[in-house]
Amino acid sequence: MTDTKKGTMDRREVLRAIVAQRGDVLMVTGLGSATYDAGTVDHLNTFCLWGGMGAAAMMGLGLALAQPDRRVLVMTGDGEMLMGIGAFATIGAQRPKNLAIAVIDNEHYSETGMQPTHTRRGVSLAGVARECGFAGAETVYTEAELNAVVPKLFEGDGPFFAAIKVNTQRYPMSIRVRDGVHLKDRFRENLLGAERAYY
Ligand SMILES: Cc1ncc(C[n+]2csc(CCOP(=O)(O)OP(=O)(O)O)c2C)c(N)n1
Ligand SMILES: [Mg+2]
Repeated sequence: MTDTKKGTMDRREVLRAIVAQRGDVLMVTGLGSATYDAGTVDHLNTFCLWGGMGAAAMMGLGLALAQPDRRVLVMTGDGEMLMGIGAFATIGAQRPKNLAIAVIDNEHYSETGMQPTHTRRGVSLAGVARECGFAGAETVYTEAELNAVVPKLFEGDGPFFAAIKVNTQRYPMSIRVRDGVHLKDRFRENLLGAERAYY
C-alpha cells in the first residue's frame, strides 16, 4: 500500500485537537517537532524526549506495560518513527491494549532542514503497523478524518496507530522546560509519587 495524497493540516492544530481530548493519558513525545509542539501545551503527564531518535515508541511500550491501567499515547514524527521502525514488530508481538501511536507525518525531517523522508516516497507507516499486528492502523489527511481518529487514540483496544498527514509548516524549535533530567523526574514523580519516583 502506498500513500500518494498530500497532507494539508497544520501540525499545531492537529496537536490541539488531540490534547483537547487527552484526559489523564500518559504522553511520550519524540524528538524533533513533536516535542516542540507538545512543549506549547506543557503538561505533567507528558514526557518530552530531547534525544534518542527512534526510541519514542519503545519508551511508550515500556510505559504501557508498566502501567497497564493507564492509556499511553506516543506522539512523534515520521523521521523519528522510521528510525525506530523495528518498534512496530515488537509492539505487534506484545500487543499492549493501552498503547496508541500518532505520527505527525510531514513527510520530511524538518528539524535538520526538510530533507524528504521515506513516507514522501510512498512508504506507509500505517501499512507497516497493520501488517505487524496492530489492532488498528489508519492514515488521515483531512480534518473530518482526524476528528474520527482522535477518540481511537484514547479508547478501544490497542495497539492503535495513526499517521496524521500534515503540511510542511515549521515552527520555532524550542520548549519552555528544557532540562531533560527535570522532565524525567517530574513525569515520574507525578505518576508514581515522590516516594517511588526515585528508586
Ligand atoms: C540518531 C540521530 N540521527 C539524527 C538526528 C538528527 N535529527 C534530529 S531531529 C531529526 C528529524 C526528525 O524528523 P521527524 O521525526 O520527521 O520530525 P519533524 O519533521 O516533525 O520535525 C533529525 C534527523 C538525531 N538527533 N539523532
Ligand atoms: Mg517529519
